[in-house]
Amino acid sequence: MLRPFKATGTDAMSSSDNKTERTLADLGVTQPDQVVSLFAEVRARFDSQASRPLDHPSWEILRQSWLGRKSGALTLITENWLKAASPDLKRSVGQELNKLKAHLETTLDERKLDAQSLADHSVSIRERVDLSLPGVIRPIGSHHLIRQVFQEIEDIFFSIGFSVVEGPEIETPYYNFEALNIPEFHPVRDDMDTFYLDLPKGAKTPLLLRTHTSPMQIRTMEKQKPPVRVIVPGKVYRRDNPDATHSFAFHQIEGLAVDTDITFCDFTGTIEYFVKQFFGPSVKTRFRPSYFPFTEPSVEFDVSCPFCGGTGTASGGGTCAKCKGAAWIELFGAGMVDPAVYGFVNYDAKKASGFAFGIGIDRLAMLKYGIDDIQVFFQNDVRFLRQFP
Ligand code: FA5
Repeated sequence: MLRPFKATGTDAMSSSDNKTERTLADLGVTQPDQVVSLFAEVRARFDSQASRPLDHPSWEILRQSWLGRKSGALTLITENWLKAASPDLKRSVGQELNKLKAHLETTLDERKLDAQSLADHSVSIRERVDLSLPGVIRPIGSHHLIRQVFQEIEDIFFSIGFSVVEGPEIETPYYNFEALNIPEFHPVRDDMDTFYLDLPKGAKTPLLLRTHTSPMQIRTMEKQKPPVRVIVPGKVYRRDNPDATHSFAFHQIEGLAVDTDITFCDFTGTIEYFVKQFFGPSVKTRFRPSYFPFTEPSVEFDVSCPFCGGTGTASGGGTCAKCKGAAWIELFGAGMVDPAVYGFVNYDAKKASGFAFGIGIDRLAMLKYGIDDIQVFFQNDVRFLRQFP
């Protein structure tokens, strides 16, 4: 590799051997041919210095030592040789000086370009990409467990002809309550207290964060005539105090199937299919009567405890901690769509029939994966998240 010339002292780049500091008379030059050979000597010395590899700083030193205004060789020659020359020599000194000047300038310009390409070359070596080096491995995350459970449930319902729709998290009281047959002073509203948005004075309708995914029952039926078969995954909000099983923001999947001839048997068959797909074929299911203003009849759906095999006794003896000895675990609320709801969406209540369900995803995930505190879903502790790659 070329090693750029570095000046190590004044003499390294010196343009003179002191002759330029003396007059021609001092040097004993009296004839024009002596002038020519003296300039040839100077030019040879310059050529030898300029032929070395130069980087930009050493090129600048070389330029200064030859063309520098105060003490460059050309200035000294002008002062000491030309100005002090006898009239006989003045002409030839002037001619030789002009030739030397032209030569210095041309050569220095050329060498400047060389110095630049030397610099470019070393930059390109420094910055060259070594393709054989191992790349930077960026850690790739994975889906949150809640998203994974959503996906699992969606796949099960896809397989039996349901499709997914999504809806707004900011709702009007009409969709969240009234159209679901929950009028303003209905006691059910106490269980679903929520967050209301601050709106500018005079706003027509209050807005709230939806307390369940059920408003999408209404929005879907408004848009679509039967047959309807949808599930609605999403986030919901309630003014519940946080504890091991409650969060102020959590997740639900709504299900809605409406047609002209859907029976309670279709309903139970669908739910049982889902539960067995999700927890495994050995779990048993049961209904208990319940109440929701928008379903009639309404049920709570229970599953035999998958941890103790529905015995209520832990494998090592003693009471099963998950079902607390009950052998059953409550899963979610559901029911046949209340005919009153059809009135809000212009369906013919005499012809339409269907069922709906609302599954709390966080609690379902806790049940399936043995998680005992709902808060871990929202804390984003990677030690927890990495357990569900
Ligand atoms: C409802 O929200 C009804 N919309 C469900 C429904 C849909 C019934 C369609 C009939 C037809 P509920 O208030 O019970 O129902 O809530 C449903 C599920 O959400 C509960 O079973 C529970 O798993 C979950 N859940 C309720 N509150 C919380 C909370 N604060 N934190 C976490 N999960 C909750």
